[in-house]
Amino acid sequence: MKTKLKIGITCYPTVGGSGAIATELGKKLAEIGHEIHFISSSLPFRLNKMHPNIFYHQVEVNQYSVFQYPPYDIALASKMAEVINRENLDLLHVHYAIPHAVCAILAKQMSEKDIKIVTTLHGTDITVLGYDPSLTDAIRFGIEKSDAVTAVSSSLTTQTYDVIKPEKSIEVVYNFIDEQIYRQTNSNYLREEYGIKDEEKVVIHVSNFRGVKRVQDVVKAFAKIAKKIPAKLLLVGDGPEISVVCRLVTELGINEQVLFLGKQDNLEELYSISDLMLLLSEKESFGLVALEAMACGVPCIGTNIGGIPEVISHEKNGYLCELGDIDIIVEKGVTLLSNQALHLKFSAEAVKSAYKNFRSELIVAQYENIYYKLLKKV
Ligand code: GMT
Repeated sequence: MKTKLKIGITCYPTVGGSGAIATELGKKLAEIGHEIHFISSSLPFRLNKMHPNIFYHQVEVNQYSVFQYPPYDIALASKMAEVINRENLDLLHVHYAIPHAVCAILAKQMSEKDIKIVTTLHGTDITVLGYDPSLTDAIRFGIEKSDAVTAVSSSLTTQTYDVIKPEKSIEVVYNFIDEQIYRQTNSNYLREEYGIKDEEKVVIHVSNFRGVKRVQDVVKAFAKIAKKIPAKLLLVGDGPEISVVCRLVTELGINEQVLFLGKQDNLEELYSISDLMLLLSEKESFGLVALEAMACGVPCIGTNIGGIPEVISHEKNGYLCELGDIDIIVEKGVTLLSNQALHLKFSAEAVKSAYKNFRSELIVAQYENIYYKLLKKV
């Protein structure tokens, strides 16, 4: 029988792929008997069911008027140290180099316990913050002083070496799907509820509507697709670009065809009524939404950027297009939506790839091996 570990997990608890993966990982590890302690500023959004092996420790940040900025990082490190000592943790698995890896290193020193630190890089700390010279040294420190570092794609590993130049070895551990959730379900009632006509195809985009997601490209491509094929666009999520996107939809005269759904749970139900996902980002270290859509049988068109080509196989289960190449994106979209046999083939291949290469059991075992190797336990 394997040794049961006591693992602290820190992530950004709000909506986002890194928080989703950290939480799903914690849930899966708890199911196989490990004791999991989430340490974060609020309850992680996917931590939606009770489990006797899962504990949650909230980081409280005091808002004293003397501080210009509330000291979140210090409060997190203190909470981590407290949990390490009280719960006798074996290791901390933190998601993002800054601030979380740096906080874990400080917590380890504060606790004076020889716990191990595993850091998973998800992207934004490298692809955006990594270019800020005021943060590069802190990111490199977080990476170097971790006991093990993983990245969610080969592309992110390469970029980390290019931008941050650490000496540490970085292991690729891909993101995964929860197969109990991300599968085709019968949610056809939603078509009627959203007023989607029988002959209409459904195109979906899910993101946090930051500039890097290029949601305007999604809308421009959809407008052209919809001229050739009756279709509706589901825009799921919210963020800084939402007003610009709303304006563009009006300018293009496609208000009737675009549904702004905002932040949503139960995405598998929306994927199950969708025929195509568009993920046209200019930065994307992995593209978890594409993988989750694929697991529900939705072929994706993605940009040939970052980790997206490690998730979507061009002309096998979707298409890769160059950033901003709207005409090609439209051509591929129309091809896929108008050819039922091709769509069925891509859809089946998408499910196959998601379940073969990114199933939870496979990826969770890779993390477990990293933990055991560090702790020299089995
Ligand atoms: O995409 C975002 O802006 C959110 C960000 C996050 O922190 O959740 O996502 C990053 O991590 C995800 C999980 O590993 C990846 O699937 C996303 O590709 C990555 N986002 C970027 O690289 C922009």
